[in-house]
Amino acid sequence: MSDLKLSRRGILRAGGALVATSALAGCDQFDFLGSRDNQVRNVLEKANALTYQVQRAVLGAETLAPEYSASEIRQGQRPNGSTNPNSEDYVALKDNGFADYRLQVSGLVDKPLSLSLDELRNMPARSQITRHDCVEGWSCIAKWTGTPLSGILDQAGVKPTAKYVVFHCFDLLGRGLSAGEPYYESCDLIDARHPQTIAAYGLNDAVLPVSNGAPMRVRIERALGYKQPKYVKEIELVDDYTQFGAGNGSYWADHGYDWYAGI
Ligand SMILES: Nc1nc2c(c(=O)[nH]1)N[C@H]1C(S)=C(S)[C@@H](COP(=O)(O)O)O[C@H]1N2
Ligand SMILES: [Mo]
Repeated sequence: MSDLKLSRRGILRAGGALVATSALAGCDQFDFLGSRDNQVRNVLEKANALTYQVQRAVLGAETLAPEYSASEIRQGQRPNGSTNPNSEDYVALKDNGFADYRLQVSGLVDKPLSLSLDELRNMPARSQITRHDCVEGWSCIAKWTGTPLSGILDQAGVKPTAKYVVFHCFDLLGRGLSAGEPYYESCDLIDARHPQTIAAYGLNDAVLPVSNGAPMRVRIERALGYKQPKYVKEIELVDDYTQFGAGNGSYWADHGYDWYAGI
């Protein structure tokens, strides 16, 4: 067992080293990786495929991310990235206390859903105290409360052709004078159905604040911070994610980061 652990870590380190060095610079410095023929990007893409395959082969589908005790929550969850979206639809919902919020579940499902916050809160709830690791070099332990995504998927009925879940968010992320690009994320159905993957509406025993993704953000606990989409408005089941953004499966993958982002 310890041999297995050692070799897994070794392989992951080999695959992760390149990502880690450049990632330390932060979530906002990767414009140069945008072009498809960029050499650094090609290496990152290979590292991406390596970590995904190795982690899928070595980690069981159900392996849990570590959970912590309440005494290990030392501070509030540090807001990062978008912290107060200014898109018109989001501002209108926020101004009304999210009473009109509906989570859309669409795409390759038998029954598209439109769920209010009360409907989400009335579904089976799960709380978990986990550590959020941002590639900018900080971590926070926090308690997240929500409903398992698997229950939402079951209610919608996932068609057999679906391979990925795409999370569409309300915020546009960009820099300088650019209008910004829609934040989106995606995961495979193993991570989507993982017992710790939840549609979270609560943080540290309070209502999820705007700065951390109100009214709902998804937690994919075996992944890095940027794979925890905030301000989720729609969950779309697809067989292929190349039709979104620049085609790499998430906002940050489009900017040179690892899509799988496993830790
Ligand atoms: N919609 C959306 N989700 C997002 C981001 C964002 O800018 N927009 N930033 C990501 C990054 S880089 C991190 S570290 C976490 C921050 O979550 P927090 O603000 O709750 O700490 O959200 C992730 N999810
Ligand atoms: Mo992050």
